[in-house]
Amino acid sequence: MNLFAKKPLDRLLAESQGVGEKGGGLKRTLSATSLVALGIGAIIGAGIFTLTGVAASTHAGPALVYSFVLAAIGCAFAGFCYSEFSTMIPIAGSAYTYAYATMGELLAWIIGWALILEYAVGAATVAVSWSATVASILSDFNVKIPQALLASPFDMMPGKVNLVAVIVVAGISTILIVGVQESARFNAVIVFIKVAVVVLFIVVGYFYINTSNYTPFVPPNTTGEFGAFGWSGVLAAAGQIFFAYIGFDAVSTAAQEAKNPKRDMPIGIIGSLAVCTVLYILYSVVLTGVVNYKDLNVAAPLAVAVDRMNGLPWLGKLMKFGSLLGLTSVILVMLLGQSRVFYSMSRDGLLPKVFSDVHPKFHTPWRSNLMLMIFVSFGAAFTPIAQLGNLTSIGTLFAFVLVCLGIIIMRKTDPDLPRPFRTPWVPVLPILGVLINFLLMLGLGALTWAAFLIWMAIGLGLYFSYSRFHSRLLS
Ligand code: ALA
Repeated sequence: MNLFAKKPLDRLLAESQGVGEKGGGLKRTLSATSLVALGIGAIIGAGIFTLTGVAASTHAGPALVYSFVLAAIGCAFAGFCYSEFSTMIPIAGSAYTYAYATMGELLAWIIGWALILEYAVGAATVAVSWSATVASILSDFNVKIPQALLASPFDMMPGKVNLVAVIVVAGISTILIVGVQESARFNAVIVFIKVAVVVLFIVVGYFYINTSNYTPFVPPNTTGEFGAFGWSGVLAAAGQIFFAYIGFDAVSTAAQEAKNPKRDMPIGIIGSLAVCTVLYILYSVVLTGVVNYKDLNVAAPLAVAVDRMNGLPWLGKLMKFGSLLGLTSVILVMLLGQSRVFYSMSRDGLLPKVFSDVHPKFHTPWRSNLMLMIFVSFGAAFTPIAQLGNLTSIGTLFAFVLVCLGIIIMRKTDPDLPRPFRTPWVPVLPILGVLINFLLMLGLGALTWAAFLIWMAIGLGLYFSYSRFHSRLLS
């Protein structure tokens, strides 16, 4: 049995056209606009609403804007590579599928396993942030949720079980089971509201900028250690706010549901990333201009900034509500992406068939959604947000590295395959993508690496005890 057996491209492409599907597979319902909305829905969330302030106040100061540019470059390089793959192999499964075609089954399994960190653990991370935001909104109305139901036992302010996070995961899973068309509509409305809120903040905040907050723009290093302001601080902050960009690649998991994947996937992936990059850059300039970076080490930096805009208390409440909706759509897209990756892995025999059972009426992989709901709820209920967030980032960066490598390999192994979208400057651009994203991985620290390696070891155990013996490539 060959661990590096690749999935034949003709078989992949036949699957993308629905050949061999019984009773109808996933429906092709998503337009280019829905795909951009899907991307933005996954991107703008806990990263921008919570991590921005912490990164500015502990690492970068006003130079946070450089961190956003830097992280965007790493993401853009990966985004080009994702686009090339998603037009060449427009089926569900994203990076997992691409690895199966280029680097063989074992690496495909490894990347699929890493994607669980991105999507499932990512959903749990944002669910925890959702829970904190709900608590904050309710406390504005003097309604207090007991701490026992708001945090895990391992948090700095410990609770018993984060029940609020479990409730949102269960609710969104139900929506996903009912159908992706309905989910896409729901997502589009939320995306409109949250983008409107961010734009409103930028436009109104512009008039409250105090330019003295920009001096010094790159605060000098304070302790001589890496990351404590100065240029190394800009780098450290880039690693931290990388989380804010995660999600544009989720668009590629919906390729099998796109009406016209060849044209629309690059629009969805690069379009959503570009919109968010512009918003993030403007947002960070306004945020650090309205509030001095030293005052931003808080859970809700947005609220602090709005408080400085005298006479606009309604805006603060609106912001919190908008950010809550924003977090909701992130969870939705993450859960959607994960169930689609499971779908592909199961169709290939690497996971049990139950992960690809499509509901006869709703046409969604409902059993997969249910199991995912249990797994994600468990993570959100009992794990602190910092650990969840770092694990999400390392899994995502690892997938980015492999996708960039895959483009270089594929140009050599299948140079003549039709590529409706071509990554520019190959191999320079993908190599830079590998380097930048690997550097960001290194910045995530020893604890995260340890957890990542343990997770990978469990995955390999599963592969060698189950998946390789059930692989469809054997048939
Ligand atoms: N980018 C997503 C967020 O910030 C994961 O919540």
